[in-house]
Amino acid sequence: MSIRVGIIGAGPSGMAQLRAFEAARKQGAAMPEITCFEKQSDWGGQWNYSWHTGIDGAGESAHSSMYRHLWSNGPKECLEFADYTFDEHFGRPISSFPPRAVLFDYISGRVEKSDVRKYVRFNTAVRWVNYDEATEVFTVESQNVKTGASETHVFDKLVVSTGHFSVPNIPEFEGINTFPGEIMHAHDFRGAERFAGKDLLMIGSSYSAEDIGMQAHKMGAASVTLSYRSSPMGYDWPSSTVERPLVTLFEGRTAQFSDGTSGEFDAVILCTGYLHKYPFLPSTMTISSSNVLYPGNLYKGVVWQQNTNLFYLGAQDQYYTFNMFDAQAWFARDVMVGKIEIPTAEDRSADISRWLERQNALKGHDEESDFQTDYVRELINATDYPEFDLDSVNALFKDWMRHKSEDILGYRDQTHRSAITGTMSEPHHTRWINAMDDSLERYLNGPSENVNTNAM
Ligand code: FAD
Ligand code: NA7
Repeated sequence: MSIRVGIIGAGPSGMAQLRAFEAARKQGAAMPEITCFEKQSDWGGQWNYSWHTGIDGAGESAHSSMYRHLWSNGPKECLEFADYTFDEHFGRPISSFPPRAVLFDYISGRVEKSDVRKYVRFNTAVRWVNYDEATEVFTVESQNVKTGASETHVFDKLVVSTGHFSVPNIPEFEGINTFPGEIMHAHDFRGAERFAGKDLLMIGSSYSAEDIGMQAHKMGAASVTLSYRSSPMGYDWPSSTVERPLVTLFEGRTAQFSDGTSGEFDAVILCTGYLHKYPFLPSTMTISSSNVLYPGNLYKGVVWQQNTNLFYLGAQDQYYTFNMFDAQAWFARDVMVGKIEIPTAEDRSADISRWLERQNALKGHDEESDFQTDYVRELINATDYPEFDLDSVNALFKDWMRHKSEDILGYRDQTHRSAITGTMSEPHHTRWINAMDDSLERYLNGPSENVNTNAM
């Protein structure tokens, strides 16, 4: 009997798992019985944009945290699939920092081509998972979110690929109940147009705070204040953007900061990150971690230590994204079919500890990028995923971080060379700060008509 594989979530990680099996099938391997559950009506995960916030049209929690005008925040050359290049998909060089719709087109193009859509049950949420130690099978309870019909499925192997940037981390701040303006988490941010002329307070000092802050600046916010808990980001911000230490108190519109300064604001956006949340899993199978490069308890960042039939994809904080999910999916596939032998629990534990020790000693973004590069390399070396020049991708991450330090509003106008095809990207027809129409059509066909007046 072929193995029965359940995949929960058809975002980029779940899609990678489907593609991994399809790649093996093309080389003559037997295809397992695969069922992929996706609670939304399409695949793409975060990249499947929806205007919904809070609860979606089916009464489920809205998954995507992306906003309408989001552009890639890292060079596309760092996330390129080794088995499906940008050149192959678009047929010509494109820019290095495409908007969301362009990346959605790229990731869905690859799986459409592989004919794996048939394995996905859309509009189907997984509600609960059980594992029977004696029979070594998972029982998965799913429910069609449109009809309410529920089903029970049995699997030998289970892949959890539901992402971990969807359930907001929402801290409390003294007096915040007295704030009269809008308060939202980054998860619910869909566009900054309504913040034109407004004074914005963002709490947090990572990707979301930086990116939503600069999006608000682009859309004409009067000022952006970024409040940090640990350390400022320290970019060379536009003159209307400042960084302040953490808010200590809200009194009406006024926020007090821990350095004794204060400011008046129209809106607050909590850019305070996300929680690992798997409400469909018993606690014995659930990751408990903050957003880190190597959550514990996962051998090679993929295989659950106490149950090697259970796999997580994409559970890491991410420099690498799509190609790392591929590396993980290829690795998980080969473990499932017995091509990669799993070492003893003791050896797995020692391997996890080695990575955790290295993670604990990391200092700064360059070392983090080195760390994740080595991690991806180890996975790729263990499988037949096409090799590519990871050192040059790592160098690209470092260039990207340097470009951000030099020009936070201009780094997306930089061009980079593909580590896979050697193709140099094209400069985009419109600078990011001036591009107001970031549809796929406008991106591919011609320059934007609108010119932004808030450029530095
Ligand atoms: P997700 O994309 O989150 O997909 C998970 C899927 O699981 C979803 O489709 C969801 O509907 C489904 N699901 C969840 N629960 C269930 C359930 N119970 N039953 C069935 N299905 C379920 N990466 C980049 O490379 N470049 C970027 O510019 C970039 N920008 C980002 C901006 C934001 C605001 C965020 C939040 C993330 C960004 N990322 C970016 C990282 C992004 O998370 C990854 O690119 C990628 O989407 C992760 O893929 P995933 O499949 O692991 O998770
Ligand atoms: P991150 O990268 O996990 O960052 C979360 C930020 O939130 C980080 O700066 C934290 O501060 C801050 N944080 C968390 N809790 C608090 C409290 N209680 N008070 C103040 N600040 C807090 O999440 P992002 O949303 O920025 O990025 C996630 C993904 O979305 C990423 O992949 C991007 O591509 C898009 P800390 O530095 O820990 O002190």
